[in-house]
Amino acid sequence: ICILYVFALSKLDLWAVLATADELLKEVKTEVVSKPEQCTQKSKKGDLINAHYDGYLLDGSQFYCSRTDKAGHPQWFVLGVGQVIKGLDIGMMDMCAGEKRKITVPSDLAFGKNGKGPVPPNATVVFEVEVLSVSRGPRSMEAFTLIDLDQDRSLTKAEVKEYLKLEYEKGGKPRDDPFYEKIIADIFRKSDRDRDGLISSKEYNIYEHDEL
Ligand SMILES: [Ca+2]
Ligand SMILES: [Ca+2]
Repeated sequence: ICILYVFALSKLDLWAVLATADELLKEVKTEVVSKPEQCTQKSKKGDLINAHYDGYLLDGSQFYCSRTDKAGHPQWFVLGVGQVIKGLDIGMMDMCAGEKRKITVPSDLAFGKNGKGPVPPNATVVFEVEVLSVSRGPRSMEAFTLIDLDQDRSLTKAEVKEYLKLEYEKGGKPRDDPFYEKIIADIFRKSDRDRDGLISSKEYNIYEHDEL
């Protein structure tokens, strides 16, 4: 999918023209590509977001793609707390599930003076993002209680899976098991700090302080 995507973009001559104008960009520029008619729950700081994103340099070359084999699944992160580059924390606010945006991020709010990997120093970057789900207040005890079906104050993978399934079904996009397994592995890698296979309420609330 991504390869085709790049190809489609590189065919647009306008892309390069616009890119030149963006060189001096100081702030994040967001452009809504498409938005579902039903857009009630919008993302805010502290929400758990599941999204695909593809990163491009201004010349249209791609440096990141969440659909490739390496990453392979939509990325899962908490919005507004520095888990993604600053420009995405800013540019992905007020999005709803199913919405697509093009977000242009100046170097200062992306990979900075040094660049990173394929991203050269001082590079403005462009992200095409697609939000798959937005979970309200994921790091609140309220949400924790909701996920914790047997109310034993810790989350098993099965409980998280049930919750994810409900979320995706609510969004009208149910997925297959391997899809959920990948996301769950990602969540546990980030949250299950003592690696006991359970997410305790304490581990779950890891970001609480950042939000306040
Ligand atoms: Ca439990
Ligand atoms: Ca644990």
